[in-house]
Amino acid sequence: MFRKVLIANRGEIAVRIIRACREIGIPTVAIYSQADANSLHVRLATEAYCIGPASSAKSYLSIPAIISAAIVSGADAIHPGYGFMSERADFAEICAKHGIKFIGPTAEAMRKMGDKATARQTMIDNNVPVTPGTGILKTPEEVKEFANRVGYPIILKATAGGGGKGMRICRSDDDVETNMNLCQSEAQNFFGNPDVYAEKYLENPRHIEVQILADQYGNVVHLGERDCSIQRRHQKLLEEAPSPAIDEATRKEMGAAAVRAAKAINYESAGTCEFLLDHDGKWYFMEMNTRIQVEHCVTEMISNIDLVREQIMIASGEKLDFTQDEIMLRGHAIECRINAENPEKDFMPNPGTITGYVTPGGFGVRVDSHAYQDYAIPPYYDSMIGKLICWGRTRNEARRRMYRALKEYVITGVETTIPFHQEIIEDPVFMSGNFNTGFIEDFYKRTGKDKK
Ligand code: MV4
Repeated sequence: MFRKVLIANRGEIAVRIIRACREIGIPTVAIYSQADANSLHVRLATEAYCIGPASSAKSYLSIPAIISAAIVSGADAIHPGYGFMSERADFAEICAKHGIKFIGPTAEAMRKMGDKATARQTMIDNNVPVTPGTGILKTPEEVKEFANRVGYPIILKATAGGGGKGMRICRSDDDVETNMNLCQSEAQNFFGNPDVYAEKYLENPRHIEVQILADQYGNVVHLGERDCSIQRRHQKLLEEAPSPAIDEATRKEMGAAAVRAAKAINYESAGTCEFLLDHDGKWYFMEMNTRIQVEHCVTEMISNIDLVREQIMIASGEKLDFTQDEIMLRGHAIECRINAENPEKDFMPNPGTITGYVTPGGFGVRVDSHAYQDYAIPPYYDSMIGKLICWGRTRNEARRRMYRALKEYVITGVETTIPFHQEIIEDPVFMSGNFNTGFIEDFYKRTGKDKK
């Protein structure tokens, strides 16, 4: 097992990883920016190093600063969490060069999934369904030819993109003329790679993702799916497991497809295959996230498997100690992301000092957060200050428990998404389980909130 693990992250996920390390018995190293000196992860870790100023580029994204802290502290492994260095193949390689184990997949596996056109081809080769689409296209004419074949709408995607960035929908030849150049130059500017490809566009699909775990010896299991359809501008707000739209037969097929995808690239660690589910029940692979995700907790709640612990065990060379048949998914879990944002003001970030803080508790309730009373939320990073996760034997029980826990959760001094979540949890369409990625837009229309 590792001597010491450095956590190259901040906020709730840094706290989450420190907790897993402490349970295994591994000392931890926190790194923090000058803006995060009072952050909870700094206090919870065995030791902590300030690695730079507030700017992420000069702290949590600075490879020399992170590697130096690892060397100085004697850490022999780095957990990147999500965001920041988590999907940086170059960083994983530099860790290896310094004899530090990157707790995650290999640089090679990250690169194979990081390029979306390559990932699509890998899926096609492994009999995983993908939307009708193309390889890299260079001209609007090539795109129009594809659209002619499959019909509009189509979507242009940056091959180096992902998570909803660098995408443009086209509903006509004219749109293609306008969007092709825009998409290519955005791709160049955001990702340093202008390559773009096209797919048939699915209107308002459900976003379903399958969690997998893979060890270094080719053992791969899936832990069922999460439904992440409740999003706003590609920011997930609420996630649940299992998906109300997936039956046992589909779960098995999607799970098997995700396992094939992982095996095809010799994947190791925790990973997630993202699928879109169309209105006719057909599903398609979209992309693979090669990191632990924010919403991993709903899977933990229904599987009773600590995914971060598994990541650490796998990275240290342990074999998975359970088989697919031994994984039992029980009950239902819902997660609400608690952001310091004002839903009344277009979810504007609302940093400031938390003047009062009381967390909910009780049976089936979990709070993952770095917040505490008098904590000053720095304005430099994302606005998520915690996650509230509730388990129930049924979806309705989890939902009612969530409503109760949201009512108990008191955060004063900053506006948060708590009141907004209360409305979603009680919404009849949400209650029905019959919704898709158009939910939030539709919710505003139905409730008349968009006219405020
Ligand atoms: C799509 C799509 C419709 N058709 N691809 C957004 C995130 C990225 N992983 C893929 N995304 C989409 N790709 C085709 N061919 C619609 C989306 C999409 C979406 C997907 C999941 C959750 C929310 C979404 C919101 C808008 C668009």
